[in-house]
Amino acid sequence: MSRMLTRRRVITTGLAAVAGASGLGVAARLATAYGLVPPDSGGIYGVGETITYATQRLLTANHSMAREFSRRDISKVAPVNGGPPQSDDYRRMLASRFAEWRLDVNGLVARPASFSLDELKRLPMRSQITQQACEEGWSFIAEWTGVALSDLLTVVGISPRARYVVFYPFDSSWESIDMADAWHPQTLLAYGMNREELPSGHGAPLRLKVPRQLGYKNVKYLVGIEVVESLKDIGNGLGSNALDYGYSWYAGI
Ligand SMILES: Nc1nc2c(c(=O)[nH]1)N[C@H]1C(S)=C(S)[C@@H](COP(=O)(O)O)O[C@H]1N2
Ligand SMILES: [Mo]
Repeated sequence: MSRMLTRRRVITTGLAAVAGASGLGVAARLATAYGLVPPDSGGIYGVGETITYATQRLLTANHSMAREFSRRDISKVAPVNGGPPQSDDYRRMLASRFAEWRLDVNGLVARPASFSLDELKRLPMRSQITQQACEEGWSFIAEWTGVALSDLLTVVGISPRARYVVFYPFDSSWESIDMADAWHPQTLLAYGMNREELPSGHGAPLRLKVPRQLGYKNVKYLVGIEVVESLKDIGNGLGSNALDYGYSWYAGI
């Protein structure tokens, strides 16, 4: 057993034991010591959120993978949740097949950049057949094609201070993920679905696929990505628009 694993085991066991025995506050302080506090830890569910997030991160520290399926598992019906944005901007871009659309990438990056869809398609292409599970209780399996977020982050160069990646869409459903998910090999910026262009309802021209988290983290209709050290000055300061609807920032499955 490697020293890393031993340490992780001690920490994980420690967190759960402390949470049970000496109160959640101590466990939360332990999580703080290891930098595993989610941005919404201040709310009413704060301590619970911290324990869930810290425990999952420690248990899955070696990039555990979401299950991948085969082509025959692809769902015949893929529901849409949150249809195409109603803004004139979006409609105009959809009509011109996103010729003028750009993905802005900035924040704590060495080379801020603005990518056209064609430029993104020239980066290494990845595909995965994964399940998307909505927090409302339904799911479907689809094949997603796009560029690994890690490849894009490598192109722009990330500061060592970076802790979160924020995703901005045409509509209000912005989200953020931590660097563990950002570098995860299955975290994809998808422009294709089931071997076709990404349909407008499913997030055209580009959406995030983060298969180890619930549906709402998979931001559709992207326009920008920002790399940050802290989320407190962005939107509600809690790292996710979903917090305004009672969901938590971390939605790992
Ligand atoms: N920009 C944006 N992204 C979004 C949403 C949305 O309304 N707007 N809905 C989310 C929710 S709740 C889910 S379950 C999935 C749904 O993706 P689908 O429409 O491809 O099934 O997208 C997520 N991403
Ligand atoms: Mo959802």
